[in-house]
Amino acid sequence: TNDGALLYPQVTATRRMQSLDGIWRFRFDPESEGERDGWPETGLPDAAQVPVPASFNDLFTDKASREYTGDFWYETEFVAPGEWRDKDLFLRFDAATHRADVFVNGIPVGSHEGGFTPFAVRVNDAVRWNEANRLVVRLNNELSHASLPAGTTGTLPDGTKVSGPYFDFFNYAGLQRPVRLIAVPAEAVTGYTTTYELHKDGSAIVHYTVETRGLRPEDTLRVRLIDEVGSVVADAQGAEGELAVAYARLWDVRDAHLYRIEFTILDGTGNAAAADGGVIDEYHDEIGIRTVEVRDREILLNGRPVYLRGFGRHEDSAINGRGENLAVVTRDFELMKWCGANSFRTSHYPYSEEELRLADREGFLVIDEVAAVGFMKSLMNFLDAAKDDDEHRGRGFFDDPDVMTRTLHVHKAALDELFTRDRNHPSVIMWSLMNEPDSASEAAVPYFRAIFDHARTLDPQHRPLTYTNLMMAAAGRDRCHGFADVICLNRYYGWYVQGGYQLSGAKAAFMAEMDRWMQIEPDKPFVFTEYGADTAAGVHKLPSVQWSEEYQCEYLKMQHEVFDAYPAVVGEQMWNLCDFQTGEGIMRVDGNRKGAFTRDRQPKAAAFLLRERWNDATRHQ
Ligand code: GCB
Repeated sequence: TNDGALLYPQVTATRRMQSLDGIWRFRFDPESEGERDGWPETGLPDAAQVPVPASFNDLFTDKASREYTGDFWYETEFVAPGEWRDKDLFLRFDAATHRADVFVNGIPVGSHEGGFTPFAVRVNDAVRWNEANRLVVRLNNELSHASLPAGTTGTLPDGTKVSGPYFDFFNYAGLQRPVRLIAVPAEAVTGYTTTYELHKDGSAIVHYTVETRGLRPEDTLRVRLIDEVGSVVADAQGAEGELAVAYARLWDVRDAHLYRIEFTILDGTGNAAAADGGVIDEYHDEIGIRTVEVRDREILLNGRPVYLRGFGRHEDSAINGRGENLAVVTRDFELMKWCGANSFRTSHYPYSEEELRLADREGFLVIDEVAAVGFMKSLMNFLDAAKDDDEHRGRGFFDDPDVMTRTLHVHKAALDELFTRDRNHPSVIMWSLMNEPDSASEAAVPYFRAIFDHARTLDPQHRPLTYTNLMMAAAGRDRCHGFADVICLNRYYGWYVQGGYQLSGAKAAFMAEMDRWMQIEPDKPFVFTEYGADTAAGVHKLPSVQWSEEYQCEYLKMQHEVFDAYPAVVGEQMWNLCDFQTGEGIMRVDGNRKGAFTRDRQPKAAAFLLRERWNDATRHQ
């Protein structure tokens, strides 16, 4: 059981944790023979030394390592502190990409599928207290139609496996986020949810439910809400209840107010005189009081319409790859703030918990996306996106019989994990269930129905659900938009279609499509979750040509003119905040260059254009 260890880790009166980050041993296992050869018991032979967290790919200097596909192993040692003996001891992996099997002292203790959400394995039965324990993890980064993200795994003539991603980012893998040893009491808080009710007089009700395990009937579950200056503003008891806040300071866009919500299990057997004050478990978190709603053609935050300004992004930086890099995360927030952005999408996978906590604190609006990307049989869907003829449509992804079974199963599990992890973040205002699936194919419809039906059961706050639509499934072709609460479009008129000198034609085609959408979906808001043009920083051209900084600016201006012509458009998230790494190929020059900033986070001319538009107070509220 994972119970109690999936909450964001923290040390409290009753909980303990120890970071296992640092240098681990590492090795590839192309023949998948490590388990047979006893590596879980004996450790990894001839191991390299690598940092955790990090992607392994950009650490080495040989190509076979960078592109490696298959099984690979990590190993470290940890001491299980004897003082924690009476608690449940877990290993928590914030992200092991894309799947992992964990062994402690040679004993298999758990497995996990999905590279971007945390999992925890209980290890009490496998550890030796106060002694060194061997922790060995087998990871695997192969892609298939049942992996999130999706793709294929092929072989070179010599038998070497190669990844064939159906997506436009490098298939980074490894222990990419922190690993921790966590001790949680046997009787514990394991999760919670909240919903909010705002009243005209400025008061609010926080409805809460608390999930626990081992809670004895005689014990008390106390819930308290504490404001930013430390005053208790409301309290309640029991697993379900209401916290009434007389003067609620709302969480708002770029104006975040957070409350600390504190859960305490108190001993009801008269043990309150004990040294720990009778506290059996204690956990706290930060929440924001706010509501999110889609009404008519608007997204309402606290009842007021918001306009999303911001970016599609990636967790991506030099050398770390997708390994969590908190300095880069911080810099990205500073860049977004400098531009006047108020939102981003976690394209194309759940971002780290630290990242979302920052978004909570900074008042950013987040479209939280699961790693369901590549649901189209295409190694270059960005290219096929331009071809919306019958020949290129319906590339068979949803026709694959495995998709309605295996993929659906993995996808639902990924949604369960994402919603459980992120449901309490005030910053999360919408869930994206897929990026650019082949939503023009008839076979996509039952799949969408199953996924949206499932997701509708997962969020007590009923935040809007969406997916991002690609150009190949333009207005009139897409068969799945009916499932979405907000229509999110990724559009590249003026880049993949009618680029450069043809920009005026691109604009006409773009508006023709928008006119069509306005008829097809007369009642829903629209958000542009992608629009962008590849640009090599430092290339200047008068007159502009594609790839120059001048062209990126002209392209963006044209897009903005179209957005401004349709009141139903309530958001624009430019693709991408920064240049990022992709697989090699003739379409990408050392990665995707659509960034407003370079990969080392310096501005192109486009960044100044966005800054001007997004700081223009006369445009939006
Ligand atoms: C898209 C994809 C994104 C690509 C982008 C591009 O539609 O969602 O992952 O990077 O286009 O630049 O082609």
